[in-house]
This record gives sequence, C-alpha cells and structure tokens, in this order.
Amino acid sequence: MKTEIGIIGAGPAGLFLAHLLGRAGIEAVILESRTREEVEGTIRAGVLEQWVVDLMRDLGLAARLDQNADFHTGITLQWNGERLHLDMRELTGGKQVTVYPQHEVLRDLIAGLLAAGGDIRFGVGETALHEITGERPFITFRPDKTGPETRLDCAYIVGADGYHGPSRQAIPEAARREFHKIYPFGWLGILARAPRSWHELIYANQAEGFALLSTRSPDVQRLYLQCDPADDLALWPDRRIWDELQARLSAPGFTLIEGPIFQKGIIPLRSFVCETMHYGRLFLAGDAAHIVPPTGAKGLNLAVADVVVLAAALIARVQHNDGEKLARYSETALRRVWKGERFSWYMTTMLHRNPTEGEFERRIHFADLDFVRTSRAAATALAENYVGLPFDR
Ligand code: RFL
Ligand code: PHB
Repeated sequence: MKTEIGIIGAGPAGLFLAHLLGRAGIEAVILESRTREEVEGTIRAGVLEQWVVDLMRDLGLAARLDQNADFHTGITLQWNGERLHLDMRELTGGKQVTVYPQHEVLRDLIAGLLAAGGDIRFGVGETALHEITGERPFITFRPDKTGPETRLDCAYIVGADGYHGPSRQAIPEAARREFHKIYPFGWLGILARAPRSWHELIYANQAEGFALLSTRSPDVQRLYLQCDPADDLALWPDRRIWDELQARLSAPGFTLIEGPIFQKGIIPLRSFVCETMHYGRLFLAGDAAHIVPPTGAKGLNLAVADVVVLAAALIARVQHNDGEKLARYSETALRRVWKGERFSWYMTTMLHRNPTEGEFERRIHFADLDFVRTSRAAATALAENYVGLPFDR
C-alpha cells in the first residue's frame, strides 16, 4: 500500500488531521488498533474550546454538535463554601464553553471521513515504524490483528497514537527529552442517570477535596471527585460517591440531584511533555507527545491544535514544496503545548487538596482563587486560557 501521509491513531489528533489534509486534496491512511465500536464508545473529554467548535462547523461536521451540545456562558468556581460565576463570554468578547463529549466528536469525524472516501483501518495489530530518518519511511501492521503483515509506504508518518502508542518510542532516547510530573491524587469519574443540578460546570475545592460537576445530556450527568490514584473501585460504592459529592459540592440554595450510576472509573493525574515532536519524517501530535491533567479541559483541544499547525505545514511542503513550516513544527507546537501545560498545572494545583502540602499552600490556593474573584485581569487570564488561547501565527 502507498499513501502520502501515514497516520497512526484514530483519536481526535489523527482524525482531525485526515480531515484537514483531505480538504486540501492530500491523501492519508489512518491505522487504528482498536475497533470502530471501541473508539466510539470510550468515555473521555467533555469540553471543546471555541475555535474547535468553529473548526467542526468549517469542516461541515457540526450538525449533531449544534443540535446536542450544551453551550455555557461560563463556569462556576467554589472554595470554602463560596461560589464564583466566571462569565467567560463577557470576559473574552463572546467566546463560550461548549460541552460535547469526545466520543460524539469522534463519531462525527469518523462518519464524515468515511463518507468523503477517507481510508481508516480499524483493529490493526503490530503497528511498527521503519526508516523514519530516510526518504522513504513506511509502517508495517497486521489487518484485523492476525492478518498477513502489510506495508504502508508514505512520504511522512504522523504519530497520533496517544501516550501508550509506539510512535514516540521510535525516536531514539538520545534525541528526545521527556518532562514528567505525577500528582499525588487521581479522579474518580462517573456517569449518572439524573437531571442537571446546575446550568454550568462547577469546579470545587472543599475541605474533603476536589469535585467537578459536568454534564452529558439533559438526563445524563458527568461528575468527578478527587481520590487516591491507587484506590480500588471496590472502595467506592455508589453511596460513598454521592456522600462525597454532596459534601464537596454543597452550597447555600444548591441541591445536587442523585441518580443511578452506570459507569465508574479512576484515572491518575499527570503532566508530560516530549521535546521534540519531530524526528526525521516522523511528527508526533496530541497525547503521543504531551499529557495534561484534565482540570483545565485542555487535552483534546491541544491535540487538535497540534494538527492544525501540522496540516498547514504538510500542505505547504507537499503542494508548494515549502518545507519551512514543517521544519519549525515542533517548536511552534511546543510553545502552545507549554501554555496548555502551565494552565492545566495551575488549575490542578489551585483546585485540589494536596495530601503532601501543608496549610500554608492551602491558603495560597484560596488566595489565588480570591484573586480571580477580585481582579478582572486575573479572571480574564483564566477565561482566555479556558476558552482557548489564540494561535501564534
Ligand atoms: P487518543 O485519543 O488517545 O487517540 C490515540 C489513538 O491511537 C490508537 N493507538 C494505536 N493505533 C494503531 N497502532 C497502535 N500501536 C496504537 N496505539 C494506540 C488508540 O487506540 C487511540 O484510538 O489521543 P489524541 O488523538 O492525541 O487525543 C487526545 C485526547 O483523547 C485526550 O487528550 C483527552 O481525552 C483528554 N481529556 C480532556 N481533554 C479536553 O480537551 N477536555 C476535557 O474536558 C478532557 N477531559 C480527558 C478528560 C481525558 C480523560 N481521561 C480518561 C484520560 C477527562 C478524562 C477523564
Ligand atoms: C468532562 O465533562 O468530562 C470534563 C469537563 C471539564 C473538565 C474535564 C472533564 O475539566
């Protein structure tokens, strides 16, 4: 097999990239190790930055989003029993918070790509990268995991295969530098069949720890609470989850509506960056190159930002024989990545109860939150980051 751009991974990064290339008339093949059902059924992110929504509209993929997404003017922050509504729309000149689940975005992207004649191979096995420093890189894989080894020749390879994929590992250790930060807490996330309790997201830092109230639809709610990342789910029967959420989200005049929990999971929180995102003819995008803790709602948005930059660079290279943007891809992408890392670290640090910190740090986090309440500049800085920073052209 032969194509122009070989993409590993059908997550947000790989799928948006294939759309942007396809729109410019550049051929790409996506190799994905999971089945379409698995990809479309995995529950992850919920919040889209304004420009991602605009991009979906631009690509003609927003019909279901416009019908089913929740559009909020801002978010609510809560600490010490006090609540603050941050009006992002007003602070950012009209941008808003869109709640539309990642798996719905993926369904829209996959259906749109297949309808446009795009090539996605689901369920492949043993994906391996070869000759990435040469002129003719290629990927080998087994269709349906056990089929005969197949070779995909391409001009460039994009590793959009997430944190655990093989692409980053294909860059020799001596050629990359990795930055890791592990937080001493995790998130227990649930989906519950219940009506909405509040008109927007609530991020709460209470004595018992962090909690986040989000939503999925008028009758399904998404909630998270800080826990020990090593906790077994067996330690968290439904009653305990609701008791903790009630304690952490309680505020005068507010009622948290409970309902049957039908999905539960615990994730660790980490920050990670791989410098470089480019080696030979391999380019990394999304979680393959960087991870943020979910408190800033940035992971998916950073993944899409990478491929917006990468698509423009690949188009310039392939169609206009101009390789300058491609040579600078890693540097350009990493500047935005580090700002996303900073914001996600800031939100995570400020909003969690850190078991390794003392009361001094806790007061500092409250002061940080009070600064957002009393300073328009501080509130604007938070809002600008949350709805999505402008691209540095
Ligand atoms: P993905 O989505 O992990 O996709 C990578 C794809 O590559 C495939 N793959 C392979 N394919 C072929 N061969 C191999 N050897 C392969 N190895 C792996 C995988 O099967 C997969 O399909 O990476 P991508 O595209 O970079 O996208 C990143 C986002 O998915 C991620 O950053 C977000 O989900 C993070 N995130 C959030 N981001 C936001 O912007 N807003 C949020 O509100 C938000 N909330 C969250 C989140 C992540 C969470 N979890 C579960 C980690 C909430 C949670 C709970
Ligand atoms: C979600 O709805 O899944 C969600 C919302 C906001 C976050 C993280 C996750 O910061």
